[in-house]
Amino acid sequence: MTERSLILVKPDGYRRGLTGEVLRRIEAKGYTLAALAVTTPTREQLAAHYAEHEGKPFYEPLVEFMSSGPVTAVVIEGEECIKGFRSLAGATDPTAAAPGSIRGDLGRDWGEAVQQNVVHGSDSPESAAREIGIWFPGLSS
Ligand code: DAT
Ligand code: MG
Repeated sequence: MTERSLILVKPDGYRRGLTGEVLRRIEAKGYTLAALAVTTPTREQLAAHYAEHEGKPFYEPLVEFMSSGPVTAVVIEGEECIKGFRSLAGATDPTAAAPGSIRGDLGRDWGEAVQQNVVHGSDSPESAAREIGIWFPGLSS
């Protein structure tokens, strides 16, 4: 089924100049770009985006890190792209992420209480619809 997913190239990816590499992998996989924006997230946006993690020990450092600089928000489109991008991204912990995946190949830091793992990708159709509404109000999911 053709679907849409919300991707973020996180501040570490932006700072390290990896935005193009992430977009290259998305397009090489056959997904298309439906929307793209470079923006420095507000705490309000991040509170909505990461609502499921509120109260967890890594939540505050995560919001701090995510608001530390520009991210590239992207809506991708393609056959089963929600699951497909999660597979391209690899495991949450860059050390555990398989070689060949974005986090396995490019992910770097696990430490200082926050994990810098280059990308975010929606984990379900419900999350994708919700997250697309946060980053691209007005765009249909
Ligand atoms: P994912 O980004 O793979 O969907 P998640 O939704 O569980 O992972 O967590 C969101 C982000 O929070 C994740 O990309 C990095 C950070 N994070 C998750 N678990 C963590 C942990 N145990 N320690 C530090 N940061 C963590
Ligand atoms: Mg998640």
